[in-house]
Amino acid sequence: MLYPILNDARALIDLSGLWKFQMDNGHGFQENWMAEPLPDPEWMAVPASYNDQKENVKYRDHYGWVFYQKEIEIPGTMLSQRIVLRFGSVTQKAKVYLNGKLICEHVGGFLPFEAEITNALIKGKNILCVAVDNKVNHSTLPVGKESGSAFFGSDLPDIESVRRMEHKPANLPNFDFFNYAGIHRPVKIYTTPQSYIKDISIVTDLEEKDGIVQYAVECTGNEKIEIRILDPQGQAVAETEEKSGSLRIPNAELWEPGHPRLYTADIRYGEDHYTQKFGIRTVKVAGDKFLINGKPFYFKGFGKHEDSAFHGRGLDEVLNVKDVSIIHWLHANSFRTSHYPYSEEMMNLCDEEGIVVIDEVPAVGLSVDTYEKDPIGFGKYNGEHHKEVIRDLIERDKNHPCVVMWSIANEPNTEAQPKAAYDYFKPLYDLAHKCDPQNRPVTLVICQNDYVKDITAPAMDVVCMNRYYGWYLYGGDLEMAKKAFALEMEYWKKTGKPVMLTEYGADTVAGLHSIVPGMFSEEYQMEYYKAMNEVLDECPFVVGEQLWNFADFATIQGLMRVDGNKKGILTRDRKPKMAAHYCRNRWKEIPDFDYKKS
Ligand code: E8X
Repeated sequence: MLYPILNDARALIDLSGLWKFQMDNGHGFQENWMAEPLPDPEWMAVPASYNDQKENVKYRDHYGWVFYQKEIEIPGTMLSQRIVLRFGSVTQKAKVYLNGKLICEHVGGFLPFEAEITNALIKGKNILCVAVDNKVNHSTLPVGKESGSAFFGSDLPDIESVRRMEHKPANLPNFDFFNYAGIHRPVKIYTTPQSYIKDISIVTDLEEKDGIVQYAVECTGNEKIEIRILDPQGQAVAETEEKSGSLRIPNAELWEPGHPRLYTADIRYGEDHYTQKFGIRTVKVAGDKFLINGKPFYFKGFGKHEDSAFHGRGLDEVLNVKDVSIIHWLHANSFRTSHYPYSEEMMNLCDEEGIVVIDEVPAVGLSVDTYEKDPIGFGKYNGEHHKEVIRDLIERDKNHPCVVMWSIANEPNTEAQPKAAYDYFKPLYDLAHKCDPQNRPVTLVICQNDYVKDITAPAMDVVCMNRYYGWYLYGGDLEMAKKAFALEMEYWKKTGKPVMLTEYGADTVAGLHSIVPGMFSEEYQMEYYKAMNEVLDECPFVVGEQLWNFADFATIQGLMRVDGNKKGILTRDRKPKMAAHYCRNRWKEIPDFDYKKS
């Protein structure tokens, strides 16, 4: 799906700002709130989560539908074109109405969707209404509880359901990040000519010093096409009048981490015009190495979250720029979009700034649920929706040079019933490969588990694992932690696959210090990373270290969480803990390429 742009052929209107907002009273749909002005509205900013914008638990913990409304009027000059309404993301589910008429529905909180509204618009004022539902359950991704307890929360079940007061329907995510909701990314209206460019796919390769650019442009109608490839300085270096084909760029400037050179495909098609940036680079797994442009790459970085004060999970471009700037300051080169696709704006920025991204679908919470009677019944999850998010993510992000690998899940239970897990994930792995024109590596991130039983992780292109020796296991005992971790690495070495750590960390309260490092102190977090990194440095097959987490973040309340998850090496407001300085010094000495000699 193309990112909406403004140019001489396409208009673009951003509907960010204040919207009217009202939480469902249980009768919103029957009372036709979609068609009439909301009965008792208040103001809410878009894009952002609604949860933290106001001082009341009813906003923070709201569970169910809310309604957003905005009056819109389209300039007459735009009416001769196709008019499209596009949402960057609405979490978790959306029904969109124009003047009371349902124009589209979308399930899943982290990917864009759009609908043509040319014929649904009326002259003058139109009522745009977006109904948003934040409920999570076994059919959604991320996964929520149908009922009962929260693994990360304090909502322990039963004792006869606490003597029959029963649990009120609560927001029970089976994942460790706050279930922020609302219109999280920009709502835009854009136009195209009647015959238009629908999609573009670009795959690049290298031959000696030349870049090979294979491209395919999907269009409606039958117009003449003209494509020019512009180099990073804006000079045309190739031209064609074919909708698909292959072009050679002599002496190509490559896209590389830390050195991101971007080319542009400038496409004119009849009256339409679209410009698509891309990078010339290759990505490949060979033996136990992860190659970018044919050279062994080493991932230095973290799992992150889209999370900040007031905005919740809403797009915040200031925060994106700040975070990328801190990533450079840390001498890091990569992150994983744990645990859902991040904004298109962040992906664009990573292309521009040369940050390497592991792009993850929102498949988190599949069966780490220890209280469930049937912890591994993969049948109870919505495999069709899982396929849909893989398809849609790759469709959205396929042209980004920053994306070097797809992650199809975080911490599913792959070991309780190994065969069932394999049967569920292997087709998803194949699907990801099939959907990606660039055929990038595909992985799934495994949890601290009984690893010898796992047959799914070794079937991936890279073994990605989250490990907490020294925290959830052997917490406080770094010597034992190191030994257990080293022992496990012996096992993975034998698979012959590249291995990387996609999470490891320790909750750390900023400002808490201890001379003899104790859990939760800044010293402990630093010593913990030193200990784990010592093991990693001994393993030539380890292709990366992504710690958990870039910054402290909000999550469900519970006994294990003091005002959120504190595993950040930065606080939530981006102040460094001691470990951030340690990582910065370490990563300064680790080159992007050829770190591991073997
Ligand atoms: C944690 C992380 C969590 O925030 C992340 O979303 C997924 C978790 C560790 C699971 N991985 O708790 O901070 C560890 C299970 C250990 C037995």
